[in-house]
Amino acid sequence: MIKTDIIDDIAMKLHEAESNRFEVDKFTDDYDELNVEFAYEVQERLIEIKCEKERTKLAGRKLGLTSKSKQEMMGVHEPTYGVLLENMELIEGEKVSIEPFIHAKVEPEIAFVFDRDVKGDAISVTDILQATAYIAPAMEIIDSRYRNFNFTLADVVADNSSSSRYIIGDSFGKVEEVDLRLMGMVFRKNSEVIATSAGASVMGHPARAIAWMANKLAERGQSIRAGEVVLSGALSEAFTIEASDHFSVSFDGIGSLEVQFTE
Ligand code: OOG
Ligand code: MG
Repeated sequence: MIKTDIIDDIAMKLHEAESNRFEVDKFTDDYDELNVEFAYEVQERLIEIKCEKERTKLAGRKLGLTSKSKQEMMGVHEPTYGVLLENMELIEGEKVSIEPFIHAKVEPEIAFVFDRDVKGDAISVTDILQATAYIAPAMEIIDSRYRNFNFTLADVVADNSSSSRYIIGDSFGKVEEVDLRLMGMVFRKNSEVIATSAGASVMGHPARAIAWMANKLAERGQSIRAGEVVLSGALSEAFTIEASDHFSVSFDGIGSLEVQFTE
């Protein structure tokens, strides 16, 4: 098979798995060509297909596997990034049905909302902070299309880093007003504390993860744009969602966010 056919084939299968809610086996089992570089090409094709078929467009980006707890949980020891589309956003206060998901999990995240473009290929933490309008508490619902969330780095990149939905809280903070490394986080499920963490769990500083992504995007001729949102990557492991679960995340200095799931 020629390269563009393989890219098309994998992207279509991933889209079909999401749309019809079934799991697929990881593609690195069948395609030796599928390295990380190739996988970002599949991801781009998958996003094209989603934008066309679901009539939606880019809203921002996300980091994945930026904390030790997530890397250890998934057995993948390098960060990834993916795309957030407008139709993935959920609104705080809305009950979230688990019906569209294959085997979704939820994660506590920090959302960065940009009011300036981030240009160039030597982006620093300071560049990210200067382009950030505000930060807000967020949750990401991930829903790998792979059987039992079993994947390699290249597989997860192709699958848009397991992206499914995201929710951004109404409360927010300014990056000048908090120490993003020391910013504490408490994650609760049905009122019980299930994880505690701090900003530094994300690559030492959450903005470092975003700078890493900005520099990777530059290699592919892409960038973060004003108006976009970027999720830092989870500050703890991810937790399986059951219908009727309630999750809340609280961050020191920027507020909290809750979500109620239903059948
Ligand atoms: C990959 C996506 C990880 C995060 O925040 O670390 C991610 C996965 O665990 O399925 O979104
Ligand atoms: Mg995440």
